[in-house]
Amino acid sequence: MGASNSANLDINALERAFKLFDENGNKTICSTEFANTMKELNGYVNPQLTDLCFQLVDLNGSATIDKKEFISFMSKIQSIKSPDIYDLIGCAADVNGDHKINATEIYRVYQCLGRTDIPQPMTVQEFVVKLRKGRIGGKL
Ligand SMILES: [Ca+2]
Ligand SMILES: [Ca+2]
Repeated sequence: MGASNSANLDINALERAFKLFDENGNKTICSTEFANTMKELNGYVNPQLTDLCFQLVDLNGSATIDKKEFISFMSKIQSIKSPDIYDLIGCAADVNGDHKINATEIYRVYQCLGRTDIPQPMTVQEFVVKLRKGRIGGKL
């Protein structure tokens, strides 16, 4: 294995993080494993927020997070210092990683929430601020 100085992702760290989540070692993370590990890492987190985060990280909607989806998610949260659940949701919602929540991405979030009152596209930063204030999803 050559040095990976071009990649800013530490594959070993990613493997360790993935294994932390993948409690039964079946190479996918289910929603229970995700919720358990989030709780271990962050203390109590509103289960609805954890669930929303899980659904957004699960890009293909298979109800499990595979390594590819996990790495895609981790690569987006890299730049954030001590991200909390709101930051994590913001990153997960930004599927293409351009720091904006475009119309397709915002639709996906609202679909996960079972809502149809889709707001206008916004930046990830704006999205996270609204999320913190409870303005995304209302009931969260
Ligand atoms: Ca999946
Ligand atoms: Ca985006």
